[in-house]
Amino acid sequence: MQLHLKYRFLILVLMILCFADKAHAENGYDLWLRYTKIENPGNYKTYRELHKNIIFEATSPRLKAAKAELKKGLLGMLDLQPEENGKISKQTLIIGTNQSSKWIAQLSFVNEINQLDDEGFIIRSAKIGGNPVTVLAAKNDIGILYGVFHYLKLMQTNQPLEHLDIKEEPKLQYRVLNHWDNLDGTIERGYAGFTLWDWERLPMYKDQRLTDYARANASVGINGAVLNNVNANAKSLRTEWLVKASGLADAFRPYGIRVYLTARFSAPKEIGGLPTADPADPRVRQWWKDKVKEIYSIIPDFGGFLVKANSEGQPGPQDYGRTHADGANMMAEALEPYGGVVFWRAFVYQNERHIDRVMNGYQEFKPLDGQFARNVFVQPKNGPIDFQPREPFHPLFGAMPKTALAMEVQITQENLGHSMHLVYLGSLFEETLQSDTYENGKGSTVSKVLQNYKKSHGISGIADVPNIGTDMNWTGHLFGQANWHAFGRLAWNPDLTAKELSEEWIRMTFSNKEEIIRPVQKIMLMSQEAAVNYMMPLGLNHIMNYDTHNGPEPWHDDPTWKASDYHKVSKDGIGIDRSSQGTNAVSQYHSPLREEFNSLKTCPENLLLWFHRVSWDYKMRSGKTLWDEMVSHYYQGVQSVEEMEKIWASLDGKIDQERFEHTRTLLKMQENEARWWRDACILFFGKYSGKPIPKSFEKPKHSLEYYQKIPFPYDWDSTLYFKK
Ligand code: GCW
Repeated sequence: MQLHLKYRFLILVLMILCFADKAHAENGYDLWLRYTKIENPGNYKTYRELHKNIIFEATSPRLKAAKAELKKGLLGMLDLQPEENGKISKQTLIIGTNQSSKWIAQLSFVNEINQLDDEGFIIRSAKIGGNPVTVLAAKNDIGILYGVFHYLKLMQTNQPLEHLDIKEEPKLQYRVLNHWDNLDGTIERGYAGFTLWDWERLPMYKDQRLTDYARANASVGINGAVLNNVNANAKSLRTEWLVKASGLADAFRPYGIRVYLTARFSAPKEIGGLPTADPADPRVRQWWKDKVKEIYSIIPDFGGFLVKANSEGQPGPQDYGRTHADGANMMAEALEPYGGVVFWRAFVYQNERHIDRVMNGYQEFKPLDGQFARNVFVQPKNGPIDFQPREPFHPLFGAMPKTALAMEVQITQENLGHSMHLVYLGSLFEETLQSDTYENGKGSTVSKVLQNYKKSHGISGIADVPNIGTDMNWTGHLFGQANWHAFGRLAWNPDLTAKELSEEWIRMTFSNKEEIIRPVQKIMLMSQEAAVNYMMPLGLNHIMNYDTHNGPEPWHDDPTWKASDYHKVSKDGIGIDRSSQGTNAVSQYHSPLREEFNSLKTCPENLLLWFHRVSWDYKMRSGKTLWDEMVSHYYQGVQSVEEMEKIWASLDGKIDQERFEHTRTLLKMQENEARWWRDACILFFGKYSGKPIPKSFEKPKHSLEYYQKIPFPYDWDSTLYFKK
């Protein structure tokens, strides 16, 4: 039977559509910048009306990037290519700076625009010659780029575009990613593939992916990238590598991102031919000056150095009897004439078992307050140990008024299930940023401490170790994207909440439909507590596997490192006494926090075992004994993951199949691993407490010996264990 021509045509169209649909499957590559067609028909119509005409003269590379983004967004969301006739008519969108646009220069609020912060912008509904228009203006081109992303976001998140009066300025100036990328392409603690820096083909070849990386960063306000690992290789400072790095700087420049490098302290010896790297030696100082001069001749807007010194075997000034300040100031002196800065890490600890590691950073840096040059940031991690699922804030925050501190957080989930676990870190970041240091009385939050350095030192900043790599979706776990997004947005404004940021991300990543937003948000907001519960509840920490930092290993015991130093479990109890009776780590915090942490009665229970050694029969606030409470937290953790899976399952058919299945499978893995954590920890600690798992809870499937045999690193062999 011959099909009618009309039907044959129809089938062909259907086939093309099917194919096109597959080709545009949602693999996560577009991050939160998907610019899919506006779902709400009412909004679609009104948004279109407002963009019939735009006036946006783009001459500089930054303005060109902003304009390209605007066009991409309007085309994707509204199927619209606006007119550009250069004339003001009803509903014109006018974009520019005082220099780039004659219209902006004539505005009644041009003074306000000129007084904006360097990176700030205004988006305002106004009238010109009786015509209602929208103005997007900034002092500098970079503000326009940030403004365009903000403007597009209004549409992506379904907000009205009439009666706008938005003024945004970043609250922290240095918003920097600290890539731990090695020169051989691998990434230390990276779980999303290999480095994006294609060293072999740089500087000539600049993959589109570099632009997309820069777009994503600029869209959330990130303005710096340290290209290489803090466990540094001096080679990265050799001329040929600098030339390669300049290719990255060129690719990122239109998006306002400056590149930084880590500086290996011993570089003058390793690549400079000097017999020493002593910061007091004039030859060494000169070497750094010459090196910095060379860097700026190759990368004129180079940001500066990030340094890990005298920590975990890295060389540093203490090798020569000098202080951290001596080392940092030497580099700062070289960078100062060019406007560069030094980020000097405060993550230092000695591997000596008699020293309470949580006190180390404070003890080494607090006495140096006031000795660092003005262009030095000292950079502690968010907590005093090392990116644990939960830590109190680092006591250096609030203790270094004379030294600009930048906080380092970690997005790569080194201790939070790598890229297998869904853990929304917006909550973790908020928890730290909103912790009160009491530096100047109540309300001196970590966030305020960081922001205040702008006034006192002219610089303020925050850094993060990302999990960005060659994986198609950039971050391994799709929800890892939310952590990248949250970091950037919090760097711009550290007082935003995890709740509002999760909603913003969901709207842009999935949909504006309530039936999708609410369930996904619920999952995200419960996820940090879930992970804390199944891994390290009640202030437990550092009981993960020694090498991989994934999976439980509270029994690790070798001559150099013992997990028991971190939990001190015995038949009498568990936890470390850091009160005034113990190591007195509480004294590193201001009153009244010090007293609050010091007393068993007032110490927050979620940090109890961090600060105290507690007997198994201790009555918790719930009325349960410590043992029963700990066990219920571990069970609660697994239950929460099961609940997250259930909620996710309810979205079947509402979210594209590819991203749905990806998340579903990973949640299942997370559940398996949560049980692994729970059962291994409870069986191990139970050996000491001698107490049973309450009857109401399901029994662990295997014996402690079984869990202790699961081979690390978590590899094929261990996968077999889970399959058994
Ligand atoms: O916890 C450790 C990590 C190291 C890392 C170090 C640091 C880059 O296991 O991989 O090294 O922290 O932050 O310097």
